[in-house]
Amino acid sequence: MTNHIRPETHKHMEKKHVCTLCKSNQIQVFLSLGPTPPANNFLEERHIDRGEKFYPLDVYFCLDCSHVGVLPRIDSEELFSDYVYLTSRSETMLSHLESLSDTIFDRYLDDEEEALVVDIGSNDGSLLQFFQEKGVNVVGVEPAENIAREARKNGVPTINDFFDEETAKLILEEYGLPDVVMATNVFAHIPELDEVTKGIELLLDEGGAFIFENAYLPDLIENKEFDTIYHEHLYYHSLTPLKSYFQRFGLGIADAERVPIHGGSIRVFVEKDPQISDRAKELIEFEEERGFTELQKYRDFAEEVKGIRQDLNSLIEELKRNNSRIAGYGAAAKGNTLLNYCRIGPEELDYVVDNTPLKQGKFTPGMHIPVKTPRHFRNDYPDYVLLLAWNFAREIIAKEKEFLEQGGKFIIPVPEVKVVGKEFLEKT
Ligand code: DWN
Repeated sequence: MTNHIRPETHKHMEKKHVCTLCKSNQIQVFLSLGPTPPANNFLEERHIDRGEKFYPLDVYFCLDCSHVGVLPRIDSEELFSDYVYLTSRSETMLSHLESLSDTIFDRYLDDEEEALVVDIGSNDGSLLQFFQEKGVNVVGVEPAENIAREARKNGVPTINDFFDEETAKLILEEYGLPDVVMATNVFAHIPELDEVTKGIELLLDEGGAFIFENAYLPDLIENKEFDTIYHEHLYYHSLTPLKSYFQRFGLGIADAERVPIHGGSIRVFVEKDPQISDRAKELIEFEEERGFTELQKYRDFAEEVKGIRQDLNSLIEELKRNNSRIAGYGAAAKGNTLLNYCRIGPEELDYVVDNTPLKQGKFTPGMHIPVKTPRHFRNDYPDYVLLLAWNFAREIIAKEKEFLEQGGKFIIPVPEVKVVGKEFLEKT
């Protein structure tokens, strides 16, 4: 594997480690995936030799509330102020958000005059645009200035700031009380979660609801999706710890459902003093019955992750011995956890393909693999493609079926390392 000279791992400032959710100090690290840079810190070529910060990436289980999180907590400014991820780069994601907007509209907004939806971490406004199409008033809150600008260009009113109690008060003054507050792939990302939750509580009246979606911890563990662990994702949510967490703010879980996006997510409906639904109760029972409230589950997971690394490295070493050319596909944040943890770099992958202009021409954090356009890939196919954005396998493989028809193969790394050819298209 590529042996980058790794600078001294950045000693993060935090000394005393506590559970990010319940603040207990009874936490046990069960897996270390670092040292690694922040997963979305793609580098301009001129910055490669400037050096970059590597941090530990330690995953812990809280013996008190069963929460799973990562350490260290890197400052949100460093992670999110100049961001490169755009929600709209995936048709799968866009159709998922449209379906989400339909569900929320039917459940909370259908008979509301002048309804208002607030989206925390609204990115390029993709979700809110679907609400606008239904005649709903919207406002987004997006900390990355470059992405907030993109959302405003799309006609979505967007506050360029982090969400907290002050932002909530600003929204109440300027837009009024929302009917619904949303957060997709955000409620797992916020170090100052209590400040955000206090702000959300300010925005909810008796009939209001906060709906958020994030990766669901049981899916991550059962599907061995270790690469979805990176510093942006401080929390790996399950309902058991969340139930007691929201009660601390006078809120409660009204309902929850598993949804397939991003390798398996959970959609949680939070209201003031709700009756919890049967399916939410069943999920909490499921979490206990399947061992997600016990440390051993996570120790077993850590061993499986080491096995995936070994299998992937052995496969790639064999392919390189046979002079095969390999590229990556999808310069996903998760891809950078995998590449850094498995030490896969430019000696193994010639480049990584990505359709995000903000990433093209840059280099992946830590392993410094160049990011190229889909056109570059299609002009000169490699022999194999390591599918770093495996969560969009169908969409991507269908898009690149010509590669398969010419004998190219995809390497899918999780839940186990496998090589697929054009038979994948025949099955899907
Ligand atoms: O929470 C987060 C998750 C949900 O999304 C954020 N931290 C950031 C992001 O994580 P990610 O970067 O791992 O997400 P994706 O959406 O799995 O990344 C896919 C990458 O692949 C994007 O950079 C876009 C790219 N892509 C492509 O090049 N061609 C995607 C598709 C579907 C394609 O056809």
